Amino acid sequence: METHLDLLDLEADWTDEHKDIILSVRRYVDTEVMPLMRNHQRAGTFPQEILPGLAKLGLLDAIATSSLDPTAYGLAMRELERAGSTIRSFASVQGSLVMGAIELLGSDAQKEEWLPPLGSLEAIGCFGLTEPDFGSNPSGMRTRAEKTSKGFRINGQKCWITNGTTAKVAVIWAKLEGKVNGFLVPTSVAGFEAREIKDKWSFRTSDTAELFLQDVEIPDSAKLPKATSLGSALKCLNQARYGIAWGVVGAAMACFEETRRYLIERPQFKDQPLASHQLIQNKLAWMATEITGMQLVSKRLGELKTRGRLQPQQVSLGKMNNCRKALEVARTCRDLLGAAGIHHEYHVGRHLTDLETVLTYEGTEHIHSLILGEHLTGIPAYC
Ligand code: TGC
Ligand code: FAD
Repeated sequence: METHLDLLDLEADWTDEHKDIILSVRRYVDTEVMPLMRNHQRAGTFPQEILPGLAKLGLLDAIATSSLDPTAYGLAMRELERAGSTIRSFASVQGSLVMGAIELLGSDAQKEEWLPPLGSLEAIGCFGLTEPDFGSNPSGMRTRAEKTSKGFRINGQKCWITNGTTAKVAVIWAKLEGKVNGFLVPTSVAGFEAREIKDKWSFRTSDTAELFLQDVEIPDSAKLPKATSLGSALKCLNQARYGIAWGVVGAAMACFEETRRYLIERPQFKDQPLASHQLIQNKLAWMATEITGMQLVSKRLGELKTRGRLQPQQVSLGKMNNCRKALEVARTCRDLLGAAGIHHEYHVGRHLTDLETVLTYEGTEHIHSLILGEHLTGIPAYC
């Protein structure tokens, strides 16, 4: 399938399940998502029209319940992110962070109430961990839950929350008696407000919001029973970060393929295609090599996850390395497209600006290098 980018014949290792998922997600992306992206990028809106098709793929239930083989899940993320990081992000938040949190940390009643509408996309969810003053260090969060006679009262603020204005349910992380706990907050409840963050030059096709919770009252049954520390939130992030390591391979591939086509078609100097110049071929070779390296890292993470051996620092390596490399590939492609590279006609510029967000969220490059640093030295160096 990846005729130009499968330099190490990885495709030969994919099972029939993997091939089927690549084909079905790619078909969906090509026919239902890509035709909409330019206009939504200009308008700064999330393409709601793509949701029925995404629901039909049946991916979200499979992601949340881990019934999908980890490599198949990764390949699905890769194919979704060919369309854009915002599309993969929507699926990551809904499947891994919201449904995943309910599946991993929720009660049977919470699973019954929320998983079916979230899986079919009748309900959208969001995951509220970050606060204005606590991004990389969520353990300092100020959002508080206090016990009441009927349940809990929550006060606080969250920011940069994906799917925030469209969500019907928010997974809210708040301190209860000094410890981080998780709560399922229906967004229609009194005292809850979501405000769209406008004027973004990255993630324009994503719904990003600030959440305000003022004396929000929820019943006892809304507390996630198994979410009793920051570690619970980080467990959900492991799954989403794994998906990002795979997803950004798709963004890099999309940039490479669009640029390669352009370079072969565009004549310059004595009517020769740009692709005939040595400097250009050097950059194509460098990018194909980096993308191959990213694929190998993701594939190995998938193998470890399948065997139940995947460790958080290995996920950090994949998230950090692949985001950095994808961004470098996108930047190189932008350069090789010349002036055309800054125009909406090409998708490279959108991938480039969106990858800046992906480098930052779910743990910045520094944070993942610090996680690896702690693993390598035994010395935590966050402070
Ligand atoms: P620390 O003391 O190291 O850990 C607290 C507890 O958590 C455990 N733990 C983990 N458990 C599972 N998986 C992991 N990856 C874990 N990392 C740590 C740890 O063992 C400990 O357990 P226990 O039993 O001792 O309590 O915590 P710390 O406060 O020192 O923080 C460590 C640090 C900096 C690595 C962590 O805070 C971190 O990862 N910060 C980055 C914040 C972040 O990633 N935020 C993401 C917000 S969500 C988002 O961005 C969604 S984007 C939308 C989209 O994906 O599209
Ligand atoms: P800061 O933590 O202030 O970091 C700023 C800079 O300082 C970075 O370069 C960082 O690496 C560096 N830095 C921080 N600490 C250290 C240190 N100890 N040593 C060295 N360098 C350090 N969050 C959610 O909870 N849910 C979501 O759905 C969500 N979606 C998002 C969508 C978008 C579009 C964006 C941009 C963000 C989203 N986030 C979400 C928030 C995201 O997780 C945070 O932005 C991220 O964790 C970084 O936090 P911060 O922005 O506060 O940066």
